[in-house]
Amino acid sequence: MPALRLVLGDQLTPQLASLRDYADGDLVLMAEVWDEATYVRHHKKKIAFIFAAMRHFAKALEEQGLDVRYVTLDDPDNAGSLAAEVSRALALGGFDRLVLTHPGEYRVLAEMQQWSQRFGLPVVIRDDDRFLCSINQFADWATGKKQLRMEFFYRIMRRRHQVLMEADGEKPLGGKWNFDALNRGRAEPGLLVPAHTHLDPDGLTREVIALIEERFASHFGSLSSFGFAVTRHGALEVLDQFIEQRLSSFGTYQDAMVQGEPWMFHSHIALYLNVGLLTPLECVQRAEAAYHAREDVALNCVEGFVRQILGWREFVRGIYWLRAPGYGEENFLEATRALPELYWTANTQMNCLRQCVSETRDNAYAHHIQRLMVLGNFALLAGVDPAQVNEWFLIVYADAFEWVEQPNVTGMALFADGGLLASKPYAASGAYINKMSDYCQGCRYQVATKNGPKACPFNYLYWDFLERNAEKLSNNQRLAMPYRTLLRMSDDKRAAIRADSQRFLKALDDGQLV
Ligand code: DLZ
Ligand code: SF4
Repeated sequence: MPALRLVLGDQLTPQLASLRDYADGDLVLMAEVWDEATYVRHHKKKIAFIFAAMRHFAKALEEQGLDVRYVTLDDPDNAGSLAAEVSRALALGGFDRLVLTHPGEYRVLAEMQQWSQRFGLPVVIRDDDRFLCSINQFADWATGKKQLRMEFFYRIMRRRHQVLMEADGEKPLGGKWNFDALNRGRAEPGLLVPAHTHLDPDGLTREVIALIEERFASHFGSLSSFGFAVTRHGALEVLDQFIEQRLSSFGTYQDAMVQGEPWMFHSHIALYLNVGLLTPLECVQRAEAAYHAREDVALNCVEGFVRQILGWREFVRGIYWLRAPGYGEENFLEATRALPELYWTANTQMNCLRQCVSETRDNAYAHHIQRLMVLGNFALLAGVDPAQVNEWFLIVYADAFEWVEQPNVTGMALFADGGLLASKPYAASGAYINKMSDYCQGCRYQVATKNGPKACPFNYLYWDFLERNAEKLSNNQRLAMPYRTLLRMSDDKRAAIRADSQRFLKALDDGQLV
């Protein structure tokens, strides 16, 4: 008897577990549904990207001879949710089982687990083996460990997949696992950043863009100059251009931020990996091959890129499933501030935040240091409620799905899991932003000034954050130095920090221009 095979918007991989044993008579179901597009109010470009990629993927499956039922959002019979669309498809009759691939979010999994009972037929949920480390393998590794450190996980993955290894298969190429010390280059004026790959939308994608403009007009974000790839072919073009033009500078400038340069030397492939247009091992292997073939590609650049994919990406996915559900609500520092309006409007005099929010609004993209050290750092220092920060990050980035977004926000940016993922909070004052960017030159605030109305708010908020959270953080070995400095400050200095922070945070809460 035939199977019904549901493919979700982030499962656009021909080798997907639930498609693998497709046989004549089976039906593949794909549906653009209101519920998935609005359970958080995703950025317009994110929805356009996912729907356009879904439509192209369905077409590619049909061209391979698979029978696909594709329900568009504007289909008058569209039932609005994944479950309701499964129900409609099952009503066609003749199916003896529903075959699924493990989804990327707990809320979807919890629903799928009800479907056998709800629809009265066997439901098979297969592991998503597009990831290189399974949920169970990760859980085995994590068992009994108090802190989970990416670095050790990454070494296991390098050995397991024999990536950037010496001939003995045991030692890392170049004698070190990590070359991050070389990856902190500041972008000097005049640095030439290659133009990022912009792919003009075809007719199918233009139809989707028009639909999104009409149906999701009130969602955050701009749809103009949509240039994402929406097919595997296009995604490979982006990957190849990255390897050819940017990889040789990727590591060096990994943490650099330049005004007016949202794309820098980053790869811009996370969105394609996360919906399945690219697979992790092929990205890693292409970069490794470039290292062996080309003089200009240094080990620190390739290793930095490999670590993101083989290390971080797999690691955060493991953490998400270890802690789900509820990881996004963890709140170790008991932060309760509402998300400031400026995260939506970019209406702020703090130039770094203004740049990063506007670029996010325009592109549904910001690179990781903008996310972590500007947008995340500010939310951490201002004490914004982690659940609201999580929701914002999930909404605004085209690559964001809970499994990757929550660990990066809860664990990495906000230290809201109390140190499961990161050994210390990524809190930084204006000096860090000034070191890694040219934002401060165009700012109303003075980065070198520590207190008073002209001072960079990151400066006093940093010390105020440490003081406010001393009970929970002062025992952290990695914060010993800043806490010693705080203790040595005069009472007057500490009072000034407190007063500046209170004045600033009150203005922020009152919706005044800060
Ligand atoms: C993110 C998303 C959006 C916006 N829309 C759809 C959709 O209409 N249909 C669909 O199958 N999937 C969509 N997705 C992706 C799902 O929400 C995704 O599978 C979950 O977030 C789990 O990772
Ligand atoms: Fe940001 Fe402070 Fe620099 Fe202004 S001075 S850009 S607020 S870090």
